[in-house]
Amino acid sequence: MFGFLKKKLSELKEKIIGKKEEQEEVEVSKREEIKETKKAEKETSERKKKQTKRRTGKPGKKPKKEERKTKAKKKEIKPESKKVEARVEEDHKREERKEQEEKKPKKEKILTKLKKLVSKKIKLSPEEIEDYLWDLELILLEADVAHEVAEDIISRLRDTLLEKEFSSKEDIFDQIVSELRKALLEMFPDPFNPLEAKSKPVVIMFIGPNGAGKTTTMAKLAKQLLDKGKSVIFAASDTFRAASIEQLEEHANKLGVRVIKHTYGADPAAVAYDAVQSAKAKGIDFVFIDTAGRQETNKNLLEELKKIKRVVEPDYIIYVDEGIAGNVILDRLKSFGDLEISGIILTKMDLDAKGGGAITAASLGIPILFIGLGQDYYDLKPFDKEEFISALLG
Ligand SMILES: Nc1nc2c(ncn2[C@@H]2O[C@H](COP(=O)(O)OP(=O)(O)O)[C@@H](O)[C@H]2O)c(=O)[nH]1
Ligand SMILES: [Mg+2]
Repeated sequence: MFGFLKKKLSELKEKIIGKKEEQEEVEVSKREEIKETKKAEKETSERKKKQTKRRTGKPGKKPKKEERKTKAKKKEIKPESKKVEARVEEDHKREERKEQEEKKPKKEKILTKLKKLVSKKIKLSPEEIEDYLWDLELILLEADVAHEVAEDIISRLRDTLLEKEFSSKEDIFDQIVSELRKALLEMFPDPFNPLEAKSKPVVIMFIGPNGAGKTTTMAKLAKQLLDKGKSVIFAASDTFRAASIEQLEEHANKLGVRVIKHTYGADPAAVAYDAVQSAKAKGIDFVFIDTAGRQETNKNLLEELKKIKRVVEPDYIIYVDEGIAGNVILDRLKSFGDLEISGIILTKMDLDAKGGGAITAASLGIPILFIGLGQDYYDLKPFDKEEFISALLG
């Protein structure tokens, strides 16, 4: 599940590493060039010195250690007195100390150079950052994240990346992904559990587009409650869509749940009201109100939903949509915005979900509560943002 984003990110990694390698190759060849020139310069100067020595008989440079030692030995061969011998010995020692002193700073220089090389930090130019961010934005768009949401994520990343230093090319990729992870974690609001009874009955209204999975999800949630010994009643407030009441009744029969229904075309708010009254009278724990999917052109439906809300004052309004719907979720969610949605359930995540639908849904600050992973009653899982983000980014 959600392999899409991971695959795309690994392509970005290849690009980053490949690009930096190219740059390094250029740097290495530049360094080689400089080395060659220096070597050539040194050779010429050595040649010149030798020529001068040959012409004048004077040494071009200091005698080597061995030569100095032989000179010292020569002095040693015929010492006129012990005093002379001691002086020769002293001279010899001084020469050696001098040599050691000459070697020392060179050694230190090499060490500091090495240290610098190991801890060398890479700082990306604004152009490079823009290039990677552009790639990342495209990846998010391809993963079905809505455009404005992708832009928002990218702008969060831009400022932090500009300030960062990187230890290697892998580190560039790792830090981009880690910043993306952070941005997503911040984006997803913490969920609550609507199945924890805080009053009796707990009234939950399910809204969302046609075919999103409202009725099926209601049945799945009812199953979880029944397994825990809680009681549930269904309100068949989708009086709009053909066969919707029969579909709900079918689930209710399988589960052993009572359905409050009127006829097709009846006032959905009146059905919901009756269901709540019945639950109160019979001490039922939960009332689940099934509603019709709002069509973009049908304003009446939204008015009907608002009426249900006014009449029964539900504890929660849960928006159900397909996780595979991707970026369109944003417009749909906004069109239901007046209803003050308490939580979101994303269905059909078992199908080819790229993850962008969830990211888009989370961008409005409404928590995702569950995800649907199939058509069976147990194919519903509480949403865990950390698990989800890990599945997305690896
Ligand atoms: N694969 C899959 N199918 C689902 C899931 N949830 C619902 N469905 C199917 O989606 C279709 C529409 O569901 P339904 O509950 O009637 O949607 P409603 O119009 O919103 O009430 C049905 O065939 C369901 O079985 C899910 O999580 N995964
Ligand atoms: Mg339905």
